[in-house]
Amino acid sequence: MAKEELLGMIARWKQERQAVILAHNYQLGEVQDLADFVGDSLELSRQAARTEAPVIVFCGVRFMAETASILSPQKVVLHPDPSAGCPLANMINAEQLRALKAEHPGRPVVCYVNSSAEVKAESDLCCTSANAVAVVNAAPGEEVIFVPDRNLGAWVAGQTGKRLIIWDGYCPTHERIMPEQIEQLRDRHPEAVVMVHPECRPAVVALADEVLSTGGMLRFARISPAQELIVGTELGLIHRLEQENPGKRCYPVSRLTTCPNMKRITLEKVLWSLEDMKDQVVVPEPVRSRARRAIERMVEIG
Ligand code: CIZ
Repeated sequence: MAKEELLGMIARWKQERQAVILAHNYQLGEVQDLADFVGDSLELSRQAARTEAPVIVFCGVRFMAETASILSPQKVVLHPDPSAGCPLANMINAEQLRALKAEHPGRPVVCYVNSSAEVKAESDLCCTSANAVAVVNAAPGEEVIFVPDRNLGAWVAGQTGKRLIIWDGYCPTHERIMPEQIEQLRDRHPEAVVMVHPECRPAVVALADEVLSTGGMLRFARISPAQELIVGTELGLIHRLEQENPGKRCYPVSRLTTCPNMKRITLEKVLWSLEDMKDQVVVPEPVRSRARRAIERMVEIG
């Protein structure tokens, strides 16, 4: 089917279903362009809670659609490809977290948003890469269990001075970014500001001028006088960075830094999802309420 025809059909079904389409910053450019709102997982969940539309098509990976459903259980949340999971989120399950808690009784648990609803339900606080430092600072005591991302955990430990008990998980996409790639790009573009995501290896983070979430990178690019930016995160962010900053040059660390799960959502799948009202994401009780508590505590912290 020609792209124009596909877009026309999506528009018709979207109206029929009274749906809103949300897309993560790492989605394919054409999916981002189709969406009513593009953002990071927290911004999208807030949009999901705010919208009056009864149906939300969530273009992102599974934990993101789950988070939207946890916050808006009365709405139908559709995930266009249920196999679009997050390998980092799958690196710890609730049983493993319970065992870790038993080894360190009384320590508060902070879980990165890249985690399953069951892991969130076992946690005291949730965080995103945008607010992880503030959340860990707000957690009681000097020792905090942090799951599942070891790289984000190491960065937060450095920023907060707290002792973090860190799970050994990582994002396979960000892990591919190597310090040598940053050095080579810096040699080629000496005027460029290097911004990297805190899911990158500590050796990469150590070379960066700015360590930022995707939302932070977008804000920085808008306000910084820098005309050239070296971008160490998933490739999908380049689409929005270039759209919002037409005069600036954005260099991805590598064209290979793509998350295959994020790219599973295509225009066709968005259409089928609206036609068939599939795949509906529902988080059962009591997991939903317990996970919601950890998310709401994060939102209160800001
Ligand atoms: O919170 C998100 O959306 C993720 C996973 C990354 C980011 O920095 O936005």
